[in-house]
Amino acid sequence: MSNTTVQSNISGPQYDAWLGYLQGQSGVKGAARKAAPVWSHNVSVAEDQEMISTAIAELTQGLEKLFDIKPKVSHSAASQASESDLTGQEAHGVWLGTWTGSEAVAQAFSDIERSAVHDEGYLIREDKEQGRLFIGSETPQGVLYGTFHLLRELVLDQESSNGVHPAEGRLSYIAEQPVNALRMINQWDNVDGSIERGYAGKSIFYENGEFTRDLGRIRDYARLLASTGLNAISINNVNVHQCESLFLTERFLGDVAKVAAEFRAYGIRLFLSANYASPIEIGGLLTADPLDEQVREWWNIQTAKVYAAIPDFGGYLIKADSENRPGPFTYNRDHADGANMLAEALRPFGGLVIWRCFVYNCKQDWRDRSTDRARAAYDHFKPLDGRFADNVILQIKNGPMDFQVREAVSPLFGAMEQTNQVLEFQITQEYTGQQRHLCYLIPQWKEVLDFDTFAKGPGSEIKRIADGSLYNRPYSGFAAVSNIGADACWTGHPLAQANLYGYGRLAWNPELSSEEIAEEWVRLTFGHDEEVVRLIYGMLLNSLEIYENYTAPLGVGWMVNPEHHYGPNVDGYEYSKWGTYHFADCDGIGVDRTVSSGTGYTSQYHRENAERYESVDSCPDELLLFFHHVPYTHVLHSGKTVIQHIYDTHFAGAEQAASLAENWRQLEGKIDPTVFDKVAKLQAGQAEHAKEWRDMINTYFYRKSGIAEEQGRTIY
Ligand code: GCV
Repeated sequence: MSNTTVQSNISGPQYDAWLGYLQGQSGVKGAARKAAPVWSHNVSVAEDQEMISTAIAELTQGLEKLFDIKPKVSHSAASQASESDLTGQEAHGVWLGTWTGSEAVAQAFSDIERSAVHDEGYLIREDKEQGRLFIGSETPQGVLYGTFHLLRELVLDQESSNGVHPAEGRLSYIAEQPVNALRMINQWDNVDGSIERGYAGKSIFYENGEFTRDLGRIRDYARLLASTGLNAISINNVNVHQCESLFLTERFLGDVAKVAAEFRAYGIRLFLSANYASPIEIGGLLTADPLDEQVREWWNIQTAKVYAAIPDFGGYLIKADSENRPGPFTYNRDHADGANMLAEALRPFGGLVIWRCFVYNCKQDWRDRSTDRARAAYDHFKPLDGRFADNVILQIKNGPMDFQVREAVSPLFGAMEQTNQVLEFQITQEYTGQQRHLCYLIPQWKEVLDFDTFAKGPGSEIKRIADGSLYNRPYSGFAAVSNIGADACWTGHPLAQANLYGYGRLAWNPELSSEEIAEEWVRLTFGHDEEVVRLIYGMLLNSLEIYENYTAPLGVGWMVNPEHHYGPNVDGYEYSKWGTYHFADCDGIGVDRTVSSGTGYTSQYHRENAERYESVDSCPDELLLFFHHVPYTHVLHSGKTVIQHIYDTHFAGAEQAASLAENWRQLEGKIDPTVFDKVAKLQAGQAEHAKEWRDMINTYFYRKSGIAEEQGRTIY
C-alpha cells in the first residue's frame, strides 16, 4: 500500500480499507472495467513540493489500479504549460498544482472561482472536449485533498452503469472548502505498545518502550487519514506516563521527528500529549506551578528544542487535573493559568495548546447526591471564559459524562463565547461494543452537531461552535480518539473502518448525512454489487439504535463492567467513586438533574433547552433517565411505561442483533472469504452477547420493580 521505499510488511484484505480502488460492477477482479478517461494517461506538474509529489504518487497509483494504465508524469516549469504547448497527445491529461506554482492550473479557473476557495480548499474541472482535467488550490495540501477527491469520484462513478457517463454526472466541476480548520485524530497509544481503550491490537507507533521501525505502516495510516481530509494528529495517550514525558527530550525527539515526517508528506501536523508535571518528572524542578519563573523558562526551553527538531510541530494536547493526572490545581492555580503558561512557550513558533475539559471529581462519595459529574466541566471552565490566550483551544467531549451510547450534549458548547473550542468524539468504541459489536457512530455525532444550543438564538447549532463561525473564533474544529491498531484490517471489526472514514468526512463537512457517508464507504470498500451495498448499508445504519436498545435505556448510561467497560453490569458503577449512578430502587430509576429538585444541571443550558429538560413532560424520552428520576410506571411520550419500554427494547435489541448476523450471512460468496469469516464470527458473538445484555437488564429491573412483562416473555 505504501508509495515510498519504506514498505509496511502488512497486507491482506481490508488493509487498503477504502483506498482499494475497486473497479467494475462488483469490485471483483475480472469484472467489466470502465473505460479510462482520456485525460488519465498523462499527468503534468510544475512544482517540486513534497505534498504535490504525494498527490502525484497517489494519482498514478489510483489510476493504475482503476484502469490498468500507467500514466506518464511530466514535470515542467510553470510557464511551459501554456496554451500553445497543449497540443497533440500531450494536450490530454491531468494538470495539478497551486495557483502560484502552476500557470496552466491557475488559468483553468476564473478569478471568481479561485477566490471561492482558500487555503486547503480546492477546485477540480474536467474539460471533456479537450480531454483535460485540472486540480488546483492555494496550497499543496489542497491539491492533495483534491486528488483524493478525484479518485473517490472515479470509484463511485463505477456504479453508474445506467447510461449516464459518470464524469458528466459527478466530475465536471467541483469546489470544496473544509468547514473545520482543525481536523484532528488523537491516539491513546503508550510507548510500551499498548493502547488505552484500543480494540484493534497493539500500537502501530510503539513497541517495547521504543518507537516502531515500521514507518511504512505509519505512512499508510497517514494516507488513510489524509484521504478523508484529516490534518492533525497527536501520537500518544493523553495519560502521559514517565516514559512518554521524555518525548519532548533528546531521548525521543529524533524518533518523533521521523514520525512527523511521515505525516507531513500527507499534510498532517503532529502534536504531542504532554505531561503537565514534566518540569518535575523530567526537568528536575521541585514544582510545576504555572506562575513560577523557572517552570515557565523550562517549558520555553524545552519547546524550543521540540521546534528545532520539528519546525512545523503542532503543539501540546493536555489532560490536567483529570483522573489523577497532575495539573495547576496542585498549586492553587486554575486551568487558564496552566494553559496560558504553555501558550506562551508555543506562541513564538505558531504552536497551539489543546487543553481538555474532562475535569471532574473521580473520588466522589456515592452517598453524596449533591455532586453531579455532569456539571463538572461547565462549573470548572465557564468562569474562565475570556481568560485563555488566543493560541489555547479547549477540547470538550461531546457529552458531559463520557462517550456513552446516549447522553445529553455538553452544555459547555454555547457557554464560552470568548474561548476557542474543539469538539471531541470517540471513534474507538469504549462504551459502544469495543469493535466486537457493530456500532456505526455517525448518526450519534450528527445529532450532536445538529443540536441547537440557542446560545445566540435559534440556529446556534454545535456544528457552528465547532467550526468557529458562531463566535468568530480563530481556532476551532474536531478531535476524536482513534480506533486503529496493528490489526491487519486496522480496526478489529472490519466494519468499524466506517467510523474512522466517517469521522474524517464529517470533520471536513458536517453537512454530509450519515446515509451518504455510509453508502460512500461501502462502495469504496466493497464495490458496487447492489446486494452487498444494500445489506451492509442497512446493517450500518441500524446498528446504533440496535446497540442502544439492548444496552443502557433512556439515556441512563454506565451499566457496564468496571474498568474494561465491556458487557452488562447494572450496578457495576453504582457504589463507586466515579460519579456514574442510575439510582435504581424498587420504585424507580434515573438521575434528578433538575433545578427544582435535583442537582441543577439543567440550568447549564440556554433557556429553551433548560426548560425542555427541566420538565418531565417535555424532556425527550431518550434522555428521560439522564435528567429525571421517575417511577417505573411513568408513561413515556411513546405511550409505554418506563419498565415496559426497558423490556421491549431489550427483547427487540437482541432480536435485531441476531438479524444483523443473519444479514451478514447472506453475503457469503460475495465478500472476500477472510473478511466474511471474520465479520460472521463477530456478528454471531454480538448476537449472543446481546442476549446476555437483554437477560441481565430485564432480570435486574424485574427483580427491582416486581412488575411483570406484559407479554409474558422470559425474564429470569
Ligand atoms: C485516556 C475515560 C476513559 C479513559 C480515558 C479518559 C479520558 O475515563 O475510560 O481511558 O483516558 O476517559 O478521556 O481522558
